[in-house]
Amino acid sequence: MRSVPPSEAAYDGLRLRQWSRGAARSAGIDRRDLLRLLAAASAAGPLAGLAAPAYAAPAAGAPSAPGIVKPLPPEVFTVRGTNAETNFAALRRTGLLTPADRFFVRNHTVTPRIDAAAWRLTVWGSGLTGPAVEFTYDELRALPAVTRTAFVECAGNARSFYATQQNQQVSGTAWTLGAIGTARWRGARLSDVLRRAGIGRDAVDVLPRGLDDEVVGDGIRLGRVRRPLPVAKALDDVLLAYEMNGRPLPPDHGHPVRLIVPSWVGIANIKWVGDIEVSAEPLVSPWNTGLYRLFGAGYPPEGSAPLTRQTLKSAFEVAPGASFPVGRRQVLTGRSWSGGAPVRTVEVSTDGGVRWRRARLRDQPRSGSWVRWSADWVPGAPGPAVLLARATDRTGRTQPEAAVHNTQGYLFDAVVRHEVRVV
Ligand SMILES: Nc1nc2c(c(=O)[nH]1)N[C@H]1C(S)=C(S)[C@@H](COP(=O)(O)O)O[C@H]1N2
Ligand SMILES: [Mo]
Repeated sequence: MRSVPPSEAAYDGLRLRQWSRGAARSAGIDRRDLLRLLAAASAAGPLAGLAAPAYAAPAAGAPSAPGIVKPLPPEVFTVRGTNAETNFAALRRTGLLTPADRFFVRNHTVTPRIDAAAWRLTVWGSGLTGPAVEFTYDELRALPAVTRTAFVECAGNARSFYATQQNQQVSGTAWTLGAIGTARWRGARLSDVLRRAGIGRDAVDVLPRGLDDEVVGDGIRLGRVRRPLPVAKALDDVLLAYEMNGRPLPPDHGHPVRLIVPSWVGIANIKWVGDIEVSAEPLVSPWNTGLYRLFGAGYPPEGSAPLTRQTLKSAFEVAPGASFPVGRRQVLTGRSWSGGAPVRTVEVSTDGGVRWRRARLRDQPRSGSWVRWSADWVPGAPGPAVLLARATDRTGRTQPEAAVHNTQGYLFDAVVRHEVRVV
């Protein structure tokens, strides 16, 4: 058995230092380009271009995003560049699982159309004991299948609140809280695929890569979307998923096969995976160096360790600015989740944070998933009101009043002020 590192972050934290000493290889990106990316990451602003590829953004309010295949009805989605955010109010009557037609989409470029019958997964690299191995779609489906409920959440979810609540500048897509969805994924274990491919004892990193177009931002060629996973995580609970909520994966969510990396940042869940490099030497890519690390005043100049787990958040299933009649009992609903541990409790305030009370949890809290909750409210006096929800997870962490700033606005965890009106 392989030994498991004591902490994912400590293990991963080695990578950039190894790379700067020449002990890690930058897979698929020029060393100079990676240095430019790193320099840009430590200042908010210059990187904004990476979130918005070169083609024209749709006109404001247009119901489609370039490159997303599924319909994006405006009552369900808010289009942000190449991405579509789920409006939380549109989840109010959905169950624990997010239907695929309401699940947010985060695309660096455009959704590729891939024929499952022609698709191949190639597993290769210095960390294998033998040559490259190919899997067809049918071969992957013939492996033992695992089913798992897990959220996929963008590391930048809620990023816009750094600006609107904390008056801090950040770069990247201005998500509110809807860059998350929870689905029931079915697929093969990545560990089964790696073992069948002959992973060796000296393998340290596993680098899945998407078949979507190469990413170019601010003149820096980043190559295809890819992010190394430490081998301990790759052999733990990662799936190569081919089904979402009992149906084949839809094109926008990775058809025919994507990674599901429970509890980790969205970027780890590589869609449209085409090959996986298994490496005996540490790997870096733009997505674990200049991107998806924390830069800013509270962090070392080379940034934090690459992000692994998601943080803790809560959201009301209420439209922003919604009106509630005075004196009429309301059942407020919402969801809370944490990448660190199952949610333990959720508290709600309907008076801007003066008084707090427990919300009723509607689901058994589970790791890697969210819980639905509800709380009664009888609006007292006409005028503006602020709804707040804050979760505590089983590690004992509670959402703070303010999130610690980082230049790219990742991992916002503070309580969000949800402004409504009593009429
Ligand atoms: N190949 C590929 N995989 C990808 C991406 C991408 O653009 N290309 N985006 C990543 C990011 S940043 C997130 S948050 C999730 C979003 O998954 P979804 O679009 O299915 O909601 O996919 C990840 N996997
Ligand atoms: Mo993301």
